[in-house]
Amino acid sequence: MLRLLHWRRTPRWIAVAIVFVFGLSCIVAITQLVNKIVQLNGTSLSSKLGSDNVSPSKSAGTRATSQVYDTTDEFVAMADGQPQLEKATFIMLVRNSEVHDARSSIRYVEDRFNKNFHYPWLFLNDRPFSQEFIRMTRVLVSGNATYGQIPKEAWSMPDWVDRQKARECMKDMANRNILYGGSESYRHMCRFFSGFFWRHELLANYDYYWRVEPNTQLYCDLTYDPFTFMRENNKTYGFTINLLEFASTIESLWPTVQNFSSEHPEYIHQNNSLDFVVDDHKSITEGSYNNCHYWSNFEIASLKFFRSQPYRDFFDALDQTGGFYYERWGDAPVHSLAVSIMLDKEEIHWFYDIGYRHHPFTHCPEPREEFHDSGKCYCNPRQNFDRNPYSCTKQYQRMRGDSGSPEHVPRMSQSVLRRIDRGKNAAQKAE
Ligand SMILES: Nc1nc2c(ncn2[C@@H]2O[C@H](COP(=O)(O)OP(=O)(O)O)[C@@H](O)[C@H]2O)c(=O)[nH]1
Ligand SMILES: *[C@@H]1O[C@H](CO)[C@@H](O)[C@H](O)[C@H]1NC(C)=O
Ligand SMILES: *[C@@H]1O[C@H](CO)[C@@H](O)[C@H](O)[C@H]1NC(C)=O
Ligand SMILES: *[C@@H]1O[C@H](CO)[C@@H](O)[C@H](O)[C@H]1NC(C)=O
Ligand SMILES: *[C@@H]1O[C@H](CO)[C@@H](O)[C@H](O)[C@H]1NC(C)=O
Ligand SMILES: [Mg+2]
Repeated sequence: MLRLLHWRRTPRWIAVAIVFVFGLSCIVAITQLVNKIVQLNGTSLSSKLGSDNVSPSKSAGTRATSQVYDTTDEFVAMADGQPQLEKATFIMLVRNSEVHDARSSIRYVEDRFNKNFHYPWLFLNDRPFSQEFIRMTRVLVSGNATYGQIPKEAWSMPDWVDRQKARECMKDMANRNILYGGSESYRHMCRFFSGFFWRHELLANYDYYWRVEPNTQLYCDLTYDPFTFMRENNKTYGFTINLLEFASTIESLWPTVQNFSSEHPEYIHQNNSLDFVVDDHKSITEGSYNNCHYWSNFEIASLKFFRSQPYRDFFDALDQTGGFYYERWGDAPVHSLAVSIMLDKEEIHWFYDIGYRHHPFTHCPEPREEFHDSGKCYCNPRQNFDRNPYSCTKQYQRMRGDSGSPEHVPRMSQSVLRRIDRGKNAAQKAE
């Protein structure tokens, strides 16, 4: 540096620099020319030289700092560059007042996934959406946006619930500082997600949904279609985070499920995942609930399952007891118990590769090479909730029979992989 600062005193430097710069420019120009010729023959010289990510920049002759990296690798176009959409939609239950949190979640989902696919969004609300909410959300979505209102019967206490008793229970749970213990609307919300969203007329034409909540984050590029993945692999229920429920909100939920199971033994799947929700390999009648559940603020799942007779009967049995109001049963343990006893364990899928945050927990995929060195994710693996004592990853792995680390990365089906390859080839051809 010092010598360069004094270059005026040493004119020889100028000559050296000019020769150097001129020489370098010539080399770059010749390389580019050769490259063009070779590309016409179908291969690239720079890739043969092992530097295919670096294009020589315009100023390469004078400064070697501005390298251009090709980041198109990750883009996945489906056949003919047009994604073949599944019968699937995003759904977001949201209040008008949460418009900014909704916009944030939409932005994440669009940027990480949907800008390449354009799946539709369905917004649901117990009240009419405001014009402002509609205006401010529809501009962010790359698919169609639909705004629906929830019918009254799907958002209120059923007749058979004793109003007086429910009010007393809420007061008691509020006094015990149970989260949302005193909230009636929260209970409507949990009952809605347990028994009603899948009946909404605006979902009638869909087979799969992806539930998105306001103020959630996605941290990894999703370069394949998770709905296609679900369909091709016969998956019914997908999650990213699992954890323990507050026992005080579901005191009689398990006994109710036990009763349902003995009344409907035909609904209990031979190859179920009971080991996720019951410890020590005990049966439904012998065991007790360990409070493990899939965190339902993120779900990619089949609507057909929820619409099926077994699930309808399951929900009705629960709803008859009034437990959604006398206690504060969450839709997460309700969904989790249903899928754990009524589905083949193979139908449940951990979207390990989807980095996700809903306050206060983050799932961040850990393998460095695949998720971080590749540039796919930007979350901090140290904040991964899977290793937290409140996570149920241990129970999940026990159920799966996987030994070792939680690096159980989903395997893509061959046909999904083929599609990704096709997309790559198409993108290369288009260049
Ligand atoms: N429209 C509407 N949405 C609600 C209401 N209560 C909760 N939600 C939605 O239901 C979801 C869960 O509620 P949230 O407050 O996030 O609960 P938490 O995630 O369990 O803390 C979110 O998508 C909320 O926007 C309500 O009274 N009206
Ligand atoms: C969006 O809505 C229009 C009009 O209903 C429909 O023709 C189109 O197929 C929809 N697009 C998607 C991606 O759902
Ligand atoms: C999915 O289920 C269908 C019908 O039962 C079966 O033919 C197919 O092989 C299954 N696919 C996978 C990947 O398990
Ligand atoms: C389970 O069934 C038994 C017998 O019908 C009944 O006495 C009990 O109250 C039921 N428990 C729950 C939690 O529904
Ligand atoms: C039960 O699930 C396991 C995987 O967890 C699978 O290997 C096996 O084929 C399934 N058995 C039946 C009978 O479906
Ligand atoms: Mg939430």
